[in-house]
Amino acid sequence: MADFERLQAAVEAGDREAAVEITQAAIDEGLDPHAILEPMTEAMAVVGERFSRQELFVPEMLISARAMKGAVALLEPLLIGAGHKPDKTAVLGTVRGDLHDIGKNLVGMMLKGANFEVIDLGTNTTAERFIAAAREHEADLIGCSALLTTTMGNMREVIAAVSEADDMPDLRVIIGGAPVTLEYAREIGADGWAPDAAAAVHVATAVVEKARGKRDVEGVVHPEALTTSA
Ligand code: B1M
Repeated sequence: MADFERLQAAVEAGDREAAVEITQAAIDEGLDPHAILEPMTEAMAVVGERFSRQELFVPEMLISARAMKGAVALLEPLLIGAGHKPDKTAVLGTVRGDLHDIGKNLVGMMLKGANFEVIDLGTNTTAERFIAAAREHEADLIGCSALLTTTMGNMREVIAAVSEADDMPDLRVIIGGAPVTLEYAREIGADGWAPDAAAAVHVATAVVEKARGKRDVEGVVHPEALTTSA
């Protein structure tokens, strides 16, 4: 049986080989990929807490991130699923100044699974790059991720650039990442906010459907708003 405690410990310790091996065993057992992600996400929270307490440093955070990324690569086809037929396009990136990409990558995988074509711009993405890619790919949606309190402010630049781009009136912006709250999304005028990758899929879909006139949700779209107005 897949050992999730060992999986969490492997990611915490940055043991990529063990993380990959346990993940593969869990996949072979037919376990839900979202359940397999949980111990790894928990491990990253623990790593973050230890970093805050100065019990470990940037290199250790980095090797834990590599271990998780190695294991997540195995889960990607399962998270995307079969029969992927894109009918919506999202441009996704981590904002300027920010190099964290694990959460953003998970959002991208799950959006693909929900029939989005995903143009992933990677990390450290300027507002200009978001806008240029949205224009090139005729995107419905921009998704911005930020993990640092010092970079979440750069989401404002993206929202300002979208407002100024009058050739893309139906383009919408959703935001997320550990320090980003619904209140913040309201403050900066985002169209949607989600606390995790699974919720991001529902919010992204609702925001695009709202722009296409197929759904009626008031204000900033967030997961609780959807439970009352689907
Ligand atoms: Co960084 N780091 N880091 N780091 N790092 C945090 C974020 C931190 C909270 C750790 C801590 O102090 N406790 C802290 C930020 C503090 C703050 O701003 N308040 C921090 C810091 C300080 C730093 C540096 C400044 C450290 C330094 O150099 N002194 C530096 C900054 C570099 C930079 O970006 N310019 C830095 C560097 C790094 C590494 C490169 C070593 C590495 C990242 C590697 C990588 O991503 N490729 C790293 C890591 C691994 C972390 C922690 C430990 C883990 C992040 C992670 O991957 N979590 C993190 C601690 C923590 O978050 N508790 C920490 C797992 C992932 C699945 O969750 O990304 O939250 P998350 O994504 C979730 C949701 O947030 C949401 O869905 C995801 C899945 O459910 N979500 C969205 C994310 N994006 C979304 C977008 C959406 C919707 C939902 O819509 C578009």
